Amino acid sequence: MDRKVIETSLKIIIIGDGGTGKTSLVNQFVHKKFSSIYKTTIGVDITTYETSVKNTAKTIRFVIWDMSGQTHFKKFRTHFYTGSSGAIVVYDLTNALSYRNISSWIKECHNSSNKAIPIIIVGNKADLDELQILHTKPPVQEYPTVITSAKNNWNVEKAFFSLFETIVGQILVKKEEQLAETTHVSFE
Ligand SMILES: Nc1nc2c(ncn2[C@@H]2O[C@H](COP(=O)(O)OP(=O)(O)OP(=O)(O)O)[C@@H](O)[C@H]2O)c(=O)[nH]1
Ligand SMILES: [Mg+2]
Repeated sequence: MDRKVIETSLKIIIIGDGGTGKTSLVNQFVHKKFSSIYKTTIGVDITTYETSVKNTAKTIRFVIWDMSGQTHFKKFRTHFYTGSSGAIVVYDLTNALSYRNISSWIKECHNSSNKAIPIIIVGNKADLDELQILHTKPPVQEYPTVITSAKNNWNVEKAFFSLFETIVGQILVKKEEQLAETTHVSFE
């Protein structure tokens, strides 16, 4: 008998310039796969990921909205933010423009979401040697930054789980559940 109970479904959005590795990060995280062929996302790709909260019977379904970073999708994209619980903003460690554009992605996220949501910044492609100077300084100081390689599966889980933990931690505190006494929530 399947005793898994989906406690809640939470929407996560992944944004950032085209080609920074948003789709690759999701594919590595969910399917443990990487492809070096670049196939740009048309509109949005939606993937689900279920995980259980440690020491509880609760399973949470994260619905990951992997948005296209291409500028011509901007008009459609603003509608996709509705109802999201958290965002990952991705830049490419070898692409200075994608790093500078982080603040406009954060602005778009704030303007298009119906509430303030936790954000983490991901600097991806750490396996490449070109221009790695970029990862010495986080682009926006207020948000946690994780350096990843979707190719080598380096820190990919850390990036997703740090966002998941922040979101679920906030929800538990809000609900004033028993678990709210735990300052740190983690997943199995
Ligand atoms: N070396 C290296 N290449 C990567 C990494 N992540 C992604 N790539 C490559 O970068 C290219 C773009 O990756 P995508 O994941 O499609 O980028 P995206 O951000 O989803 O792009 P859009 O859908 O156009 O917004 C592909 O050729 C990937 O193989 C990485 O960590 N290291
Ligand atoms: Mg994509």
